[in-house]
Amino acid sequence: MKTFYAASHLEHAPGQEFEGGRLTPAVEVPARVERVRAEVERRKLGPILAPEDFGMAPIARVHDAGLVQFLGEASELWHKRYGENAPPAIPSAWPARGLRERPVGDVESRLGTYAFDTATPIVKGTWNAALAAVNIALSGAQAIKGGERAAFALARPPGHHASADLFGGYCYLNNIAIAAQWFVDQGLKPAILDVDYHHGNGTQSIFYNRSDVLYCSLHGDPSFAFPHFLGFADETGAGAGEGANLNLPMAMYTDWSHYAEALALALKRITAFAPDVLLVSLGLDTFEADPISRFKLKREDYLRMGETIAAANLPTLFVFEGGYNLDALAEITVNVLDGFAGG
Ligand code: FKS
Ligand code: ZN
Repeated sequence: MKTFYAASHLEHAPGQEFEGGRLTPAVEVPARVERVRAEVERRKLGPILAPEDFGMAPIARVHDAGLVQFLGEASELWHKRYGENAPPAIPSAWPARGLRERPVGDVESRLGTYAFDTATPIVKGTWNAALAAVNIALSGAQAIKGGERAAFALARPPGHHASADLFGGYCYLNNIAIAAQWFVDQGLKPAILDVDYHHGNGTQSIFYNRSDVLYCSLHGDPSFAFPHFLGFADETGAGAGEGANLNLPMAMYTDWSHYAEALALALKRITAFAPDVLLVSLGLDTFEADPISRFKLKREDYLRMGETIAAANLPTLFVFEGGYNLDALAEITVNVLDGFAGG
């Protein structure tokens, strides 16, 4: 299987995020992708390729022009305001109920308008890394369209929390949604399976009113897990999209036996949808020793996950999302891909 990777993610390295009432060391760090890349090489998964540049058009198909404009200039505006040596940009005020969104205001107004959390800082290299992650996902999509059975988009920063006009949850642009929309624009019918521990609120919102893209997510119940405000079981799609959204929130400490049942259910729904391609938001933070999550999957369970996904018998694009246990991340990521390739 081909892996797509770009070194520009190394320049996106905010050292801290604001969480739990304090600045705390970032968990979404460059070493995540570097370790996975090394493991892809070690286990000879296939070639590691640089992405092609798809330009801004595929991004504009999914994201609001104001968000894109802001992300492109946020770091510069922030440093003009707070100085060259200022820490990464993090919002400190939001247009919550009754307040007015200000997409053309100063940098603080625009940060508050477009960000939904304090865990997604912007540094100088963020925009280039976010663009490269999109190109990585699109290059994977193009490989699938060209006839590959599977491809791995080793993207960073992740994407599934970013909606049309919001960034957050370590995500700036929604890599998998942009790839799914690209498939639609190529005349193909995509389904998305999101196995990250966190609900992909951004991906869900982007396709919520549409029947041409199915979104299925397995995740920690938002009653205790981030993103807290979306991802409940009663969100089934709206309007033309009614029935094209499936959320399977699960309890704390969910292990493989329960997880496998939910995965089978999701794949049944995907098969019934009869897509041309499957896109997988591949988050590995369901691991038992993940530092920010509360599921109990074990190393070997990820081989089963890959085999189970392969049984759907669809051309499959894996897009990297979360996963924060650096000692296990590389092994369990490639376990899924290996399991798929052997399944
Ligand atoms: C837990 C705090 C949670 C934010 C978690 C973001 C998760 C991001 C992710 C992605 F795939 F996007 F990277 N803070 N105490 O894993 O879903
Ligand atoms: Zn996650």
